[in-house]
Amino acid sequence: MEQLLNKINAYKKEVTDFAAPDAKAVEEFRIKWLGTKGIVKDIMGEMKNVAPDKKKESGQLLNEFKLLVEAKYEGLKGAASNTEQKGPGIDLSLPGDPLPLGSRHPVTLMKNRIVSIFQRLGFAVAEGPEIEDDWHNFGALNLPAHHPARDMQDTFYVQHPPAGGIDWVLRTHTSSVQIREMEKGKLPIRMLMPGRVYRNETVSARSHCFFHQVEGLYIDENVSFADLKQTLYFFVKEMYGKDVKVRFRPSYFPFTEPSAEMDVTCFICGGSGCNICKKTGWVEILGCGMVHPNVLTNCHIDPNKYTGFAFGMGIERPAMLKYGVNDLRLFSENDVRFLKQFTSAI
Ligand code: 2U9
Repeated sequence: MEQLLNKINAYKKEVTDFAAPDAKAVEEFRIKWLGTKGIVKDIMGEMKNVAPDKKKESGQLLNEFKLLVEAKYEGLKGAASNTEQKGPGIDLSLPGDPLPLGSRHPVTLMKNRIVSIFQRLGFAVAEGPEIEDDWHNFGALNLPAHHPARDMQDTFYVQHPPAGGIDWVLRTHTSSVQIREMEKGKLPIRMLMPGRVYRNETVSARSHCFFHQVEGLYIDENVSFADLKQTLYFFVKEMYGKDVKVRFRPSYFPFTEPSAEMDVTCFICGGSGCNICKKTGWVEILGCGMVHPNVLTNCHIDPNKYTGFAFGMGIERPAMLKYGVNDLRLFSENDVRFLKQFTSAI
């Protein structure tokens, strides 16, 4: 018994002190101590030489020793698998693969330029659906049934319902978004509505069945035509430079009264006459006017208390002039060779 005890203590120390540098050493440990011809099995065999009155005590000691060896083996195994390298190593010092970077679309660049100028005057941006019902696209805007603008030649009808149902159209202007804002009943409104609009036109270098526009709307008490002019003067000077001159021509839109179109001196030839201004020295850039009282009433706004102005401009035409693009179709073909030429901060 004394002899067995000494042996176990010596083995315990050897097992406890053992360190395995790698997985191979761990396996050697297992074979040496826990294998079929290993030390644990061997020492268990010595039980038969122990005196009967000492068997219980010796059995406990041997069992404890076996558990110690097994626990040590599990510990060594776990540590070895953690440090083991799985698959080929990654060289973190290598430079990364460059990611191809896209660029903004020229129509987006022009839209952002326009929007950022009006944002400085306190205009917020609103968006709305591209498929509209008849009321928001036409009716509320003082375009009654049978108005020529509703003609199928100009408008894409999505669905012609049975009599009495709703006519769904692809919006022909973003004015429908303004109607939705006015219907919310929160005044004053100082908002900008950029977006894509649809017209039933043959696709060519100069016209397309969809294009983009920015419309603006300002409604409050005492808003006057003078406010409209000052706002648009500010826009033009920021957009086309301080030397540009402006003129208003009377015009007609069903949703504004009075209405006007605004021209600027040709920013291509400076007024001396070129193809862009058709030798007139002037380029038309937007339409505008005071919101028609019928439109206010349609949106439950009292026209005796509130007045407002609105304006609208296309985005493609100024983008074509600024970037020297001579074919509208290039904007929607998504040819990367075309698109990657445009860079800007906004
Ligand atoms: C509401 C009331 C009035 C928006 C306006 C124009 C004049 C205009 C065209 C310019 C070129 C559209 O992109 S384009 O084809 N727009 O001339 N737009 S006044 O008037 C509104 C809008 C909303 C509630």
